[in-house]
Amino acid sequence: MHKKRIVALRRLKESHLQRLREAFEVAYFEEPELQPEAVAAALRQAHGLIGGKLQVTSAMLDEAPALEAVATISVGYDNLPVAELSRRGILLTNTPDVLTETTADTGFMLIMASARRLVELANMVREGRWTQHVGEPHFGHDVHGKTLGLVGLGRIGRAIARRALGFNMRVLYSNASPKPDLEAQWGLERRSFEQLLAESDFVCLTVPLTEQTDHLLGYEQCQAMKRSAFLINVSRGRVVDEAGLIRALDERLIAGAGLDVFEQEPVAADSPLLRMDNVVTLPHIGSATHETRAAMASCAVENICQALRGERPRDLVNPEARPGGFVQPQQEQPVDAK
Ligand code: 8YV
Repeated sequence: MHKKRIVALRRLKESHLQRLREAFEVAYFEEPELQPEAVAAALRQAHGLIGGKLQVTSAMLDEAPALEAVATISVGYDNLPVAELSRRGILLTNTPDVLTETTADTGFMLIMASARRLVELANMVREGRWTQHVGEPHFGHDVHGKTLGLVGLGRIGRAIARRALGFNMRVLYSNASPKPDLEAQWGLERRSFEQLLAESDFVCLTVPLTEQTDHLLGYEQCQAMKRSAFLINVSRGRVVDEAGLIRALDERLIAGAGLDVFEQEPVAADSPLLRMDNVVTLPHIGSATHETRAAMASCAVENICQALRGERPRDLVNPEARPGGFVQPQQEQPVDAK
């Protein structure tokens, strides 16, 4: 039987490629931007596409008539045309769960780093400017005992909440649906978005980017925050109206920000955000650890294998793409007991 064909994009480990090659004919492009024509040619034959930072357009799909499944190595899929994929019967899978704790670590790290001025003061030491004992001009702010406002209470929001409770913080959340179980068990308190902005010492964005969350927070929302508050963003850059945030930071409407994501990535070298001492900027490393990136790739490999076997993949984003349903997973043959 002929193997199905897949296109794999961007730095997969040898073990993942090997697993893919056992099941499929694999066209692998480590740096697809350097070989756009070869990628396009491979896609014309492909049944599956797997990789990180995937850019998929209608025009591309027109040229990939055999495509059955796309497995993104990310939890977010705002860069992918979900409705278009569904319309064409193409399954989309993502990699939730495996990156939750690591991304929550990044969020909490940004809370700590912003409040304690970690980057600014570490740079002072590195650059030989630590010439006398630090005094009030270098003091930061406590994190423990403060109020954290989580905008969105999905998996990552909940994992940040758990960390915050360990720091004896009060945790507010705004979310489309109430979470009475977490209110009862953990003491989380639901607020409207506006009320959360007004009460929080740290406003942390964990919502996915959708039409509703595009530019959710800008200048006006910063005006509603405490002057002593910090904004933390580990979701997507476009959830923040960056020009509005920059203006608010310039006017000291808020105390600072911790940003892992930007409207444009990589962020422009001349962005005013990079010159602000009270802004901690990271290069989108929410999930970027050896362990978690390997787990994400394994998860995507498993998803594409399931999808191309006709089974329902574990992390299916668009079940509507396959109204006819899925085949039952193949049972492992029991090993005879000796
Ligand atoms: C990805 C992310 O690794 O999963 C996501 O949605 O933002 C990151 O963890 C990054 O987008 C590369 O694919």
